[in-house]
Amino acid sequence: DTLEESMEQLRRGLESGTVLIQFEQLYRKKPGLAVTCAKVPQNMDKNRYKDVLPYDATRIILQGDEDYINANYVNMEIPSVGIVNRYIATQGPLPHTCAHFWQVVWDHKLSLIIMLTTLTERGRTKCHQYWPDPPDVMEYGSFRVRCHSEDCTIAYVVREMVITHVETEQQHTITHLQYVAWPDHGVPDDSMDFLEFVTCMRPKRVENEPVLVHCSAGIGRTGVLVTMETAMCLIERNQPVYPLDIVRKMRDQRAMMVQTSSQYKFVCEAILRVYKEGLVRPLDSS
Ligand code: PTR
Ligand code: PTR
Repeated sequence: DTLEESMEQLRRGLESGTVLIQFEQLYRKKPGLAVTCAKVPQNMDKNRYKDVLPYDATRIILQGDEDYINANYVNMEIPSVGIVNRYIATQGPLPHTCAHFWQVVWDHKLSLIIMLTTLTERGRTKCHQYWPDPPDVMEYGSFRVRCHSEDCTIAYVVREMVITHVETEQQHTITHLQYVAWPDHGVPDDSMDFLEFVTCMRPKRVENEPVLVHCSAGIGRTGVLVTMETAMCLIERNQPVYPLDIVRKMRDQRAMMVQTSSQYKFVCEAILRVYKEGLVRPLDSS
């Protein structure tokens, strides 16, 4: 199929409702993949939600004795172009897992963190504030973190941070992008705000380096963002877009990615919008 045909299929499927039926029928966890490390007694309290656990096969293994964090590698291949968008999808850190979180950032020398939740929603804690307010410095395990700047737009906040490995005094710079207009289990208030956020994020990606993405559980909103970026990449390369295949590929690496039907519908409609309004254009092949 061509890109155009796949978009026509998606449009009709949304109209008739088959797109959502297929989504609801898709497995939430890939059958046969084990989740054992997450459940050993010393790790259980490192999970924010006891029903959202990482597969052993794709989990991030920390260097050192305490090697567990609720996080998975999610690699999204763009077929026939040889591009792989790499992600590390994780939960919003807990007070006692912030050091593990920064360990992941350090071990992978990550340059970009995408946060898709606020710290509290409707009076409930969704994520611990794992960074200091500017200009303060905080220590997390072996690391010292400083936030240099914080700039707000209506829908998101951009922060620049520096992480220092205390023992060696080596440093690394990180951009932190936080989307603040998206309740969990829900969808963004406005797809244009969200699309602008994804568009702002994409040029900050460093080739071949994973982008760390988290929300509260690290499945619902995180899954929508990865779906959207994957679709934009396909549209640019004039490749057909099949959102259900994208969700399946994600769920083979982290369970339950894209949590609700309304999130799936939202991202499918946003993909159609991107295509129709030419927000992302096929790259010139000449
Ligand atoms: N959902 C259960 C709870 O909330 O207590 C626990 C649970 C967690 C059950 C993970 C199953 C889980 O995954 P798997 O079926 O892959 O072992
Ligand atoms: N057990 C929690 C619940 O269903 O409420 C797990 C959960 C929490 C799942 C938040 C998804 C959530 O959304 P997100 O992944 O977007 O933070």
